[in-house]
Amino acid sequence: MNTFEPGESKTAVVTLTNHLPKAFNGASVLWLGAETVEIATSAVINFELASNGSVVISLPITLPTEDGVWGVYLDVTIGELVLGFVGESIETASEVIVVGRPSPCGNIGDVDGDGLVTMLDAQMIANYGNVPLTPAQLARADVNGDGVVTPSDAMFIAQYIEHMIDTFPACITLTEGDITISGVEFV
Ligand SMILES: [Ca+2]
Ligand SMILES: [Ca+2]
Repeated sequence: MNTFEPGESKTAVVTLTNHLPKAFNGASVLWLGAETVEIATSAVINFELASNGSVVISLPITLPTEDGVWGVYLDVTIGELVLGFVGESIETASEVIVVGRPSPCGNIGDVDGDGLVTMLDAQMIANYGNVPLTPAQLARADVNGDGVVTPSDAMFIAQYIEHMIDTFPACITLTEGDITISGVEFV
């Protein structure tokens, strides 16, 4: 099932094929509904259907502004003939944007301890002057590992959320090989 944003403007594209050696004019309308109750409808689009030919009809429609699953109904009128077609249902769902990432190491950066590094954590650091942090929160807030909690830590968190960086300096541990000695020289 196709999922779209509520209230999004979409175009439904329908192909009609005429199997007779005679041309016809008609009109089509597309509507979306729940249990055949009309929720949204397209403009009425007129078309010309050539003999033994096809026509592609574009039906602009604004999707329902609420979340839900909608039946897709197409009505085609050609003279006295009214054709109804039921398409595959579509869904409108508000996108849930989780602006957060798990900590790159332990719970560093997750100041409020909700399991994710988010802008809320950066805000707690930014408000640190006004709203005190517990010793445990302070330990998680010092993401640049310089021993103090400053706006610089909030900046690192923002960069981490934006995927500009993939770890915090506080998560970097020194192991053998990270620093090498080239030799001793007397000058
Ligand atoms: Ca958090
Ligand atoms: Ca710091």
